[in-house]
Amino acid sequence: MIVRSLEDVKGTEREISGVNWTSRRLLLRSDKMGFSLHDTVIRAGTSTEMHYQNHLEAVYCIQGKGTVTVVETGEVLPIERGTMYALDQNDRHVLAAETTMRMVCVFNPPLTGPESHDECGVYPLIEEPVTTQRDRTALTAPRI
Ligand code: 9YT
Repeated sequence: MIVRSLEDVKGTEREISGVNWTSRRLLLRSDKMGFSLHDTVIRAGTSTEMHYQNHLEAVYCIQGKGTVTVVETGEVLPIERGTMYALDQNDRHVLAAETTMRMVCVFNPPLTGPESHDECGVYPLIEEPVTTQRDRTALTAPRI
């Protein structure tokens, strides 16, 4: 079982910030769960265009309020505490935070750790093999 708190993650390499957000990545691909799980804070008054072409993302708002706009249709959806949106069509979208928003985000495939948006709001798909602690131990442990 994996037990990890937000405090464990803050200030480590699992904490990644964009201009408008900070993402604390509680689970990553190396945890081998098949998804990554993030606690993300979006700064109040900001607007961020994103387009996860390589990942599906579900976002559950647990604090604050704002809107998400589907770029293709122009539809504007209110998001507040208790609302979830899932980008099941890899939808290009704009998240506007009226107040500070706190989101629980799940990515499939899982992020590996350092991903941040490129100029198009995309996260790259990183495909190096996962090395686990068990693998590292196997490589370094003396043979007996
Ligand atoms: C809500 C949102 O997508 N914010 C950008 C950060 C991303 N969710 C992440 O890496 O946690």
